[in-house]
Amino acid sequence: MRRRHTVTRLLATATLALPLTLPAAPAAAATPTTAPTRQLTDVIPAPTETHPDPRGTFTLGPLTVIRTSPGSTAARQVGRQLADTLRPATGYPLPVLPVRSTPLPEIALLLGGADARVGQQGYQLDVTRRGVTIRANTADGLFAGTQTLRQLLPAQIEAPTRQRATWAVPGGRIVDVPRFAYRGAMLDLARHFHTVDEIKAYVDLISQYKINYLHLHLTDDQGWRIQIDSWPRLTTVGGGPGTGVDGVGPGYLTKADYKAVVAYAAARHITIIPEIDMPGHTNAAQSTYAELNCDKVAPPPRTDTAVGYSSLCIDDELTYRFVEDVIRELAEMTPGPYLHIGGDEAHATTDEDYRTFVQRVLQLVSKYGKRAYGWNEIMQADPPTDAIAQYWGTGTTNADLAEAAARGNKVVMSPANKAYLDMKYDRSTPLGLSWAAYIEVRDAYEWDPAQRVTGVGENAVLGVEAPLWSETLRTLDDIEFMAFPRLPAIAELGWSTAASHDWESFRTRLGAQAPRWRLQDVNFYPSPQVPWI
Ligand code: TNX
Repeated sequence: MRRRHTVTRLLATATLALPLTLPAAPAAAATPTTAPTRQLTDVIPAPTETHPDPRGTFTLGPLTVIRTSPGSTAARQVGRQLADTLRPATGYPLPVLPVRSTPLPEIALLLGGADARVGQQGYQLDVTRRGVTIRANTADGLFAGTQTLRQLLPAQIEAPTRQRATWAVPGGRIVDVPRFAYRGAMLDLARHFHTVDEIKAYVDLISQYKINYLHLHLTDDQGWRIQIDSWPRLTTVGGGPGTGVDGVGPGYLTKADYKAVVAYAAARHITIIPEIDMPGHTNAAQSTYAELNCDKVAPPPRTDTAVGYSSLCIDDELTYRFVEDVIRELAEMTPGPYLHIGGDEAHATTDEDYRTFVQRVLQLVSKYGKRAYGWNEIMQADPPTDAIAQYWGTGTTNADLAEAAARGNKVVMSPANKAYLDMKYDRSTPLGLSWAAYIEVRDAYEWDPAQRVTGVGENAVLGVEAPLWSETLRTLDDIEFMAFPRLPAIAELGWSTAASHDWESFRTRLGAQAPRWRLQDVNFYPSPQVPWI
């Protein structure tokens, strides 16, 4: 990870070692009436309901404790993470206490007792002079509430230096519940590998905006990036030296790396979805193992960005042994419910072969206890209704998708001309592609996931996802430049009500995120459409 994370860690640890020597309270912290610099509505994604109470300002001080539901390790874990976030900037000890009550000013994280509407992912946040109370039915909901609280505090909370600030939180109540259960981001590790530390840094950034799924595109024509013990050369050769666009490999996740990413994401309430792209986008595997080709001749490795030329051998039983081995090993190391089987741009596979192949692979996914997920093309194979389609098209009609939605399949919306973070902002953007569109911030924000494709309405939409393909992206700085500020736009489409959708409000709230990103060292694109602070 980059320097900023190490520094944050060190400071958090150093602060932890000091619980007995309370730092002197900044003068302002003793004055709870100080007006907060922020309002309850200054949050991305926009909360469902806010009820400000100007008399209720709470000011975080040296005596504040974080109190969590007694007996809940999950709530305590969220409390510890909140403490880790708040200690470096404030210098306050913020002990985490699983007790019923305390006489001290508190941030309470409580399971149960929330507004009936909060469901499995939402929360209720109350701010009074005495403290902050976040109530939810799940630890996911509590975590979401703490991300809101973080944005309600001054931006200096993001800096590991102890800048003087009045840590005031605006008074009142928020009741917040997501419009869609699925809010995703995707990283492409195949075209350019991204390291464990880079993935973790991205997890940190996206979890602030209540993204709850991270899809990892692990294999493609240019590289294979996940260890599979029964086919060991996939990584040593397929992910080895010279792999990736322009041959900048090597790189792959060992099983231990993958599990570390899964655990790190889970601690930030993000579920990892692994993707093995097939029957096309398979040249890395087929150039490594000659037997995966119909003619048993291995094609050369590819480091260019062409698509649609590779296909597994559909009539060969060995293909299904390979696929089953991969799915079995992947299912074993993946606690989340979904396995993504790709299925896009299989131009080198006939339509009939494609259906045959996808139907067999779908059965393998359920054999190993997982739910299948694929690019929208898999709907051509009339999968069972528990399979999920990820729509990446640029148009507003798709007959296969509408039919699948009518049968009951759920759809994740990732229209390439709106949600693809690898598209350039405009002609002058130095990174990215432009085949689907130029996507400025307003374009990324101004669409409705439930009105995008005819016949795929609110009930058929599971959520949204912002994919980031990495043909042109190598470093974490590159990733950040394309994801910020568009990722928060997609996050808001996934979380906030359709009625709250408002570009003027969004651009103002987005502009106010800039001080946080500067302190977090995020390399964001300073779009001229946004009034940056
Ligand atoms: C299309 S969208 C692809 C990817 C490319 C991407 C670049 C989709 C499912 N396939 O193979 O990386 O465009 O924008």
